[in-house]
Order: sequence, then structure tokens, then C-alpha cells
Amino acid sequence: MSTADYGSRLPCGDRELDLSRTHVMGILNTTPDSFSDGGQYLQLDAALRHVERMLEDGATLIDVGGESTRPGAAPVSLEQELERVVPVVEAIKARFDTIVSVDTSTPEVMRDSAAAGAGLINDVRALLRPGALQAAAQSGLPVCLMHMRGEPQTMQEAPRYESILTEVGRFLTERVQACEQAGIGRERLLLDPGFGFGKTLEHNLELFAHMHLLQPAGLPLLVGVSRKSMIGQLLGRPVDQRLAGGLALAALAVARGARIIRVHDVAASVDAVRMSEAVLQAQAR
Ligand code: 8Y4
Repeated sequence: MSTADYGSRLPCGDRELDLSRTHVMGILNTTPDSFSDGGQYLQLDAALRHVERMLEDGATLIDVGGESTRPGAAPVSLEQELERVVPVVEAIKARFDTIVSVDTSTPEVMRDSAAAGAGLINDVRALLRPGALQAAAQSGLPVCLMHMRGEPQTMQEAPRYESILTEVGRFLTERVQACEQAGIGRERLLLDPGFGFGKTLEHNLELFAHMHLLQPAGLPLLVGVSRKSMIGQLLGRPVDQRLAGGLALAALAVARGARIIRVHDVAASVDAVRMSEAVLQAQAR
């Protein structure tokens, strides 16, 4: 079964996403760094200018997260996460006509974000936290289920797999079943291989090469590789020199059927996605 069999329009709150095309999701980072002590108003203002730019550049979704999932990053409290995410969702929805995705594993953040107008739940823990299945079900929103091995703090400690594709496929299939049992129909689900989450460079390459086979249920794929260490490791590039590598992977992900590409560099990625789609459409004719 192909993605199209699940209908080509994904309802995302007050908006719909046309899944017959590939979309670019722009990453909005709200985790404060050492330089951004300008106060809440200035931070929100900077975030909104970043959103405006990404939308002008062709993003159809904006991913808002309040937890850093980098290996070794400190965990955030519920209060911190709510404070970082919910006002940003509200402010984006008040000013722009777009789909806001919330990058969270926390049930309370899912609930409050949905009430604030979010259109998609992007959970790197695939609704495994206690209460997350129920909160996501109640929100009525679509959910992206991502594969991760372990927790961000420890996931890169010598990950081993018998077969990466089989294990990721099995995990995602199990999570789809758990969602269906909780009342989240598969027409509301997206799948993500989780590049870089508990995987070595070799695992990431093998998984990437075969990701189109990860659709036993024919569910649409979301792919996030922007600036990630698989590019850095292969090319020997620091994080600010990984754009070309990321664009090559974006094009290859489109060729493997990805429907949403999660990126930092929206304008360049939109060009790569459009060019790849044009070739695929010519191939289908
Ligand atoms: C440089 C910049 C190096 C960013 C690493 C990173 C995914 C995701 C993340 C993903 C989905 C990240 C929240 C990791 N990655 N959500 N989130 N898929 N669905 N690292 O691949 O961007 S955070």
C-alpha cells in the first residue's frame, strides 16, 4: 500500500496538510542558549521573526520544541517546558497562518499546545511517556512517532542492532498498534526513522538507504537529518558547514518517499525538495 491510500490530506487542527507533496518543516529552537538573556519579550520577538523568515522561505510547518534532545543535554522541568513552548505556539498562531508542530514527549505540553492551536505532535519518544498516548488521543491531532534507542543522555553509548531496519520497523509497528488501541487512528500517524537517535554512522546510512521499506502500514514518513552528526562524521564538517550534505540527504529522502523534511535551512531545502519532486513526477509520467 502506498501513502496515497491513506488519503492525501492530513487534518492538522485548523489546517490541512496535502500529503501528495513533500513539505519542509522549519525548526524553531526555543531552548535558551548562553547569549539569549534578553528577557521573554525579546526572545519571543526573535522567535517570531525567525518564523516569518522560514514561512517566506517556503516552510509549511514550524516545529517548536522546549527540550534539547542532544546527547548529554540536561533534562528540563515540566514548568520550563510549558513556559518555553505554549506562549510561542500561541504567538505563532495569532500572527501566521501555518501549522505548528510541537516537539514534545510531555502529556501536559501536548494538551496545552493543542489548546493553543498546535496542529501536530512530534514526539521523539513515540508517546512512550506515561499519559502521552491518552493526551495525544484527546488532542485529536496527528502524531509523528519517531524511533529512538534509549534516552538522549545515553543513546549514543555504543548502540548495537542485529538489523537496524528490522528493529526500527518492529518498533514503529508496535507504536502504531499502541496508538490504534488508544484511539489514535493510523490516518493520524506519521513515522520517523529517528536519524542520529541511538545510531552509529553506519546504522544511519543503512537506515537511510532503505527507509522506503519502513512503511509496512504505508504511513507517511518524516525525516530529520539537518546539520546532524551523520553529516559531520562522514564529511568531517563542523555543524555550521553541513548544509550541502544535508541538502543531498533531503533530495535522497524525497526520492525515498518522505513527505516532511525537518530542517534548519528552509530556503535551500525547499529548492532541493522541489527539484527532487519535479524529477520524481517526470519519472511517474
Ligand atoms: C545539529 C543540529 C546537530 C541539530 C544535531 C541536531 C528529530 C526530531 C530532533 C528528527 C523528528 C537535532 C526534535 C535533534 N531530531 N523530530 N527532533 N525527527 N521527528 N539535532 O529527526 O535536530 S532534535
